[in-house]
Formats: sequence, C-alpha cells, structure tokens
Amino acid sequence: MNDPKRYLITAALPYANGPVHIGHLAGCYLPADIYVRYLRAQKRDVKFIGGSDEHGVPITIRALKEGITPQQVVDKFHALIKESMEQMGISFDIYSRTSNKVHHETAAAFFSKMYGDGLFEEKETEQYYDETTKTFLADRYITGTCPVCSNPNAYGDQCEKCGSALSPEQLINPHSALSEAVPVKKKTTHWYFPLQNYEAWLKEWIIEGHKEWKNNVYGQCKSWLDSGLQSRAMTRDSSWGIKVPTPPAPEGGGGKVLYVWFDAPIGYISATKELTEKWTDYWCKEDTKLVHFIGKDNIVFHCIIFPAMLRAHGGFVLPDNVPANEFLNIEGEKVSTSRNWAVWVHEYIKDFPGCEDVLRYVLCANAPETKDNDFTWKDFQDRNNSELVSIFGNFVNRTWVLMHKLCGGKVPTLHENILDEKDKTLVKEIENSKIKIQTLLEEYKFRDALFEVIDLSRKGNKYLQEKEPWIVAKKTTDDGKPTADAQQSIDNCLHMCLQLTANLAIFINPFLPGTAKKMIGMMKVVDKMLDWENAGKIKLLSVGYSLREPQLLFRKIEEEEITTQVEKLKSGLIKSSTIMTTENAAPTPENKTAPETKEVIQFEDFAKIDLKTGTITAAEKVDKADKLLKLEVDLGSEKRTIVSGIATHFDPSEIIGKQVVVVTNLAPRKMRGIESNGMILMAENNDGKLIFVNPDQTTHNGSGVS
Ligand code: B3M
Ligand code: ZN
Repeated sequence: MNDPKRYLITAALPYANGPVHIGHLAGCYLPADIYVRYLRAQKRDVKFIGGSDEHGVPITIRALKEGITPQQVVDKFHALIKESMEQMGISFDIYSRTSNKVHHETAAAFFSKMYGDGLFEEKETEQYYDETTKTFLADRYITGTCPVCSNPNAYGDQCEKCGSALSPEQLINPHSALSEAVPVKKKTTHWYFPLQNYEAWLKEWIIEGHKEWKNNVYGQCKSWLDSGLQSRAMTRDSSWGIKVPTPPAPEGGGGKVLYVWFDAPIGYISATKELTEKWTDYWCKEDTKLVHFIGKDNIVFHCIIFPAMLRAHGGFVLPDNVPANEFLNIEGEKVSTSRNWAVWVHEYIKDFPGCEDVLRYVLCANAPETKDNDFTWKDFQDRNNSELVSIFGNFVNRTWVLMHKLCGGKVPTLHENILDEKDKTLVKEIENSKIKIQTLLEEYKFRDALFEVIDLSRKGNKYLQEKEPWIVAKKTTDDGKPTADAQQSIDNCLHMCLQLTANLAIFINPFLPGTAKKMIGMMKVVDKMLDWENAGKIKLLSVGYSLREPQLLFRKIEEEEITTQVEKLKSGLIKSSTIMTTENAAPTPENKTAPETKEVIQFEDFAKIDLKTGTITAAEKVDKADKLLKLEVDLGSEKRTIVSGIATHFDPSEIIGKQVVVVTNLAPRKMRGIESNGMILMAENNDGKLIFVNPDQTTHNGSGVS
C-alpha cells in the first residue's frame, strides 16, 4: 500500500497454556517489534496489538492434566507470557487477553451480525460423546492406541510418538480422556461458515492481488485455494469459550461456544477497542495498513478464514501483508513443548540477565524468514562474541576511548579543508546504509537489514584501522603534544567515527533497543536523536559537546555458560519423562522452585511402580561427578547398585545403614559408566536439603511399599 495514513500491526495471540519459548519470539514477536519500532522512529501513526489466546482445546487439556480449572491455567500463563514479552522489549501498545469482557462482547456481536445476515449454514452431524461426563469430545479428547506405532497414548487427531495424523475412528480401543468411557456418536447442531462462497473472491484478492506476499505464505494460500474450500464449523460443544449468542443458541449458549479460531483473531479488534476510542480509524478506514505477524502454522487462519470473516461481516480493512515466518529448531531438533525441548524465554532472562538484546540479535540474525532454521548455543555464543562484541561493540568502544584520550572527551572539530577520499566514502556509506536498511525493513527482510547495520560498523572499524589516529598522535612537537596537522587528522577521524556511532544508534534501535539506549546515554543526547529522519546525517553530535565515559555494550559469553545451557536442555528432556532424582535434576537451594503438580494418573499407572524397602550397605563418590554417589542397597533377596544425585547433600559415611524406599523396576540407566538399577525416594526439607523418605519403623529389607 502506498503511503498509508496509519498502521495496525498485530502479532499472533499465544495460547495461554504454557510459557513462550524462543521459537515464538523468532516466529513473530521479534519481527513485529522491529517493524513497529522502525515505524515509530519514522513518526508514523502505529498501533501494535497483542494478547493471550485463552480459549480452545489446548487450554482445557492442560487444565485437565493438572487437575485445575481452565481459568487458573490462563491466569497463570497470561501473567507469565506478558512479563516475558515486556522483559524482551516487545513493545505492544496493548497486551490484552481473550477472556476479557469486551472481547466476549465483540466476538459475540461479530457472530450475531453474520448470523443475522444469514451467512452461516446450520448443520446437524454426528460427533463423539462421553456419556459419563455428558460432553461432546473434540478429537484431542479421545485417546487410544496408535494403529501405526502402537503408542497407547495417541490422540484422536494425532499420535505424538510417531507423528501420524489420525482421526478418532482409527484409534484402537478409543476412550474418552475425561472419564475412560468408550465414546459414542451423538447428533449435534453447529453453525458452519461456507468458505467456498468466498473462494473466487479470495483467489482474486490473494492470487492476483498479493503476488508480493512472501513465497511461503503465497504458496500455502495458493495450495489451499487450489484444492477447494469447504464449510467449516464456527462453533463447538464445550463449556470453555465464548458462549454462542441467542439466537441461534438458547439463552446461555446451550453448551455451545464459538470455535477458538473464530474468536481469537477478533481478539485483535477487541484489544484495539480497549486501547483507543478511535479504534474504528484503525479497523475501518481504507488508508490503514494492517499487517499480521504470525508463524507458518497460522497462515490459513490469517490469510483465508479471518479475511473471509472480515469480508462477510463487512466494514473492516483487510491485511495488507502477512509476513509469516517458518519454524526455529533447537540444536537440530524440532521444538517440542511436551518433551520440554525448548529454550523458555523466562528462563533465558533469568540465566542471562541484561542480555535480552543478545537474544534479540541472535534470533533476528538467524530468523527462519524463508525456511526453518536452527538455533544452537554455540552459534549464540559465536554471534555474540564475534559480531556484537568484536565488531559493533568494539567499534563504539574504540571510538569512545580514543576520543577521550586524543580529543579531551569532546566532539572534535571537522576540518572540511582536509577531508580525504576515505572520509567522503564513509559519509556515502552512511547515507547508503540508511536507504538499504529502510528498504529491507519495509520488505520485512529483517535479517538482511540487521546484517547491513553490522556491516556498517565493520566499515567503521576498517576506517579507524586505516586512519590509525593512535599512530598519528605520535607525531609530536617538543611539548609532547601532537603537531597541528596531526591533531587535525585525529579530529577528523574521530569526528567521523562519532557521527557514525550516532547513526549506528539510530539503525540498531529497532533491533536492539536496550543497546541504543546505552549509546544515547554515552552521547548524552535525548531519545529524539533516534528519530529515523536523523539517520544518514553526519551532523548529529555538535562540535565541542562533551561526551560521557564509554559503557560496555556487550560482554563476552563464556564457554561454560553455553555448556550449562546445552546440559540444561538435555537434562530437561530426561526430567519430563522420569521422576528420578538424578545428577541433573537434584534440586539445590539455589535452583529450588515450587514443586510442580503433575498430571492425574490412574491407579493402574501407579500400580506399575514397584517400591521396596532396602538398606544402604555401601556408599562412595563417583569419579569426576560432583553430585553422584554410587550406592549398594540390600533389598533382602538381592543387592543393587544405584547411582543417586545426592552427593552434595550427604557424606557417604553418614548414610550407610540407612533404610530407604527404592523404585526397583525403573529401567537401568548408565551414569558416568556405572549402571544404576533403581532409584531412591527423596524429599526436600525447608532449607532445600534432601532427606530420605523412609518407613517410620525399621522393617525387613524387600518389604513392598504401597
Ligand atoms: N493461539 C495459535 C498459536 O498460538 C493461536 C494463534 C491465534 S492468533 C489470532 O499458534
Ligand atoms: Zn503412532
């Protein structure tokens, strides 16, 4: 769109059923934020909308697993996600939530308008039903054995073990996840949105009208449209969500709610309403540029279904672009929240305080803009140490140190009469960079734009290296001061470097706002200097103005820090599939967190665990493993070797002779080359020290515990 009057930028509403991980950031929040910060620096009229998606099956499933209410789930994660976003500098104008009253009203009114206009088809179909709990079951609520890999815990829509897409009919021994009952089919009525009626219009609008959309987005839309659209149910049988209004549903919704993908995108509208009374300017005036930032799994909803809804309802602008990213893998593997293969943003912030910009940098430099990409801790370290520290940070730091040393801490004069080719080239480079960065940002090519900024600082280093003011300064007169000629050359060099630094602050600001802030602090200038209109100019800092001491922009990331992260990632994986106290999982007072409530299990699951009493007869430290003790445990009929992660809590000698409770049928596991055959139950006292869980009277070894 040429010259829009205002911008409305949205980023996908994350499900409030878990924390956000770095894949979420790289997928849409970071690119959206960079774009918005750039627009704000351009003084454009922009609103940046976000919020939590608090409805839908994922949330009810989590509530079910944890034995809490869906409301408790969303309250917890909405707060956590909001905080992580703020800490990472994702500068939403509003971060709302779809459980808000205004959203319930807006979404219900949207539905009512469409219903009133006769835009839905009412259809009766048969769906799975749990007679014990009297609930219709979404496919996810039906579990059974996977026909492909025999995983006994496959879902009615997918087997998470082998990845097969399934339908409930394919499951062997299907049962309801709510009650174990065998689901039966029951008739139910829903309201369908006939997408096929919008197919011709969508083809015209996207296939003909938006050839500029990213290949991955355009391609996915084309393939959906080529294979033909069908009616889709816009309501569900559930008690969690926005009640279907009356009419068509009876008062109170009659157990029917709006389909989460009907209500969630309307969340963008409700949040804008909440933000400003002038919300219709943004949503209803043709000269608004609406851009949805999302991940690739949300393309069909934002490019086909929601636009068709907006068109059907009428009166709203349509997205001008939907620059969806692909996925970010971690250390070569797909992110999996259920396997805990993820780098959680709130944990990163704790582990690397003050390094929020480093993560922003790495995720942008490595953004999955055109294909899936990989995040590795090694690459994180390399990019920090050899790009942020050694190129960008180094240039700014050298400039500052030299300016204090050779120019008395002030912006030196520019002696125009002696400007040489190198100086003139640098000026040109700064001007060119502005054009390039701007063009790239407007085309949503954030990686390339960021590389351009780093490249400009690289050019600064080269310029400084060639001008070598520290050598020129050695041309002195008798009093030890540089000669007049030498000083003029030094002045020019550092004047240029300072103006370049000011430009770098403007350019880096959308990407690394915290770094730009530090830089304007060093320059003693106000935020306004970061306005985009100042970029490309070389008179940003006035001659004679005194500047502050240099501040460290980036610190080196040590080898140790990243090995810890890789280990954490790997041990997290183990932790989610066992309950053992191992070398890695042993809680210590420093990392103590509130014990997690695990999902409810059936008695049969509990009965599978073989617990016996035993006495520790020998204990010794394991070589090169600070936390491990190798124990011999007498179980009456046999002796077992068990490796336990308790060495920081006990001296081997003090535990010999203790009676303990042992999980005896845990699969053997090798730790530091020693096979461990069981696990000892431990608890934690108030000081975070581990204590044994044992019978309150000594009993014979091998006695069963139940
Ligand atoms: N909550 C899906 C997701 O988090 C969904 C996005 C809604 S955007 C309106 O991937
Ligand atoms: Zn399977």
